[in-house]
Amino acid sequence: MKRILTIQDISCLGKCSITVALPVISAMGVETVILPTAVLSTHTMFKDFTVKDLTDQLNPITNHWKSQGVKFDAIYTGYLGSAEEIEIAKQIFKDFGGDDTLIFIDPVMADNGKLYPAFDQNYADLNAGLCGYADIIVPNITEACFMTGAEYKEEYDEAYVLDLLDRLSKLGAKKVVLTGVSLSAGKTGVYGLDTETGEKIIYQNDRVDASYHGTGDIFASVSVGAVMNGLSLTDAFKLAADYTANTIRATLDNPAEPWYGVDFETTIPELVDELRALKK
Ligand code: PXL
Repeated sequence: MKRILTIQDISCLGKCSITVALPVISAMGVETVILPTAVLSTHTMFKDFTVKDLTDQLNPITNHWKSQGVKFDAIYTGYLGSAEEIEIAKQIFKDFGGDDTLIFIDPVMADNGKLYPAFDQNYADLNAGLCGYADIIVPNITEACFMTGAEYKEEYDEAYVLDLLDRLSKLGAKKVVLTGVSLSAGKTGVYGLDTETGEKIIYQNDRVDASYHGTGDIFASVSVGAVMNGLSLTDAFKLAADYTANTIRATLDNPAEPWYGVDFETTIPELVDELRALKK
């Protein structure tokens, strides 16, 4: 069985970061080891959330793993809390990385043109440095702009996307994949570039007109889980994009109108079926 290490926060309530990565990647048949960067009462879109930073726990935990000879097939980072944690993540890549370990970075810090409450431009610059270690990065357009100094645009054309990919390539990641890219009305998806071969990875599906928290974490978790299952990047991102969109649709159908996260629990069986079909 493949084994992923995911480094991100635990938002106890909120359906994001580790509470998404653990069930989703596990359901895909991949062992999911967690390194929690912080424990929050909820994600940061709630008012008055509490935070317990766990930076001082990261080295003791990983030192123990080192002493046990633990190895990972992939390391997937999401929401990291601080500049210091970004530095520790780099060290973890060096200690546990190597040719057989995929480094997958979702530089979670911003959306819709704005940084999340806890972050500033310095944090974005440090994330840009972190991305240099990656095999695959999956920023949204806002994150790409904050990391590369590009202007954020709500309306754009393919030339704008290609310029962003070019700027992201200069950060040093091998495959740069923009998420939430809309190339025509009513569509959204991914637009990526393999910087080594020049090959493009493009997938568009129907846009669901709703925005929910944690959907980026679902997308990233499915993508890395799919790659660990041996899927091509094109199939992995298609599976992730379709699953995310279907899950948002399922959430909109819920009469209880959940607002803080999507009902991924109801769609996991479809994800597993779809993964099985793609593996054949
Ligand atoms: O879904 C990304 C995310 C993860 N973790 C925390 C967050 C957010 C987005 O706001 O607040 C704590």
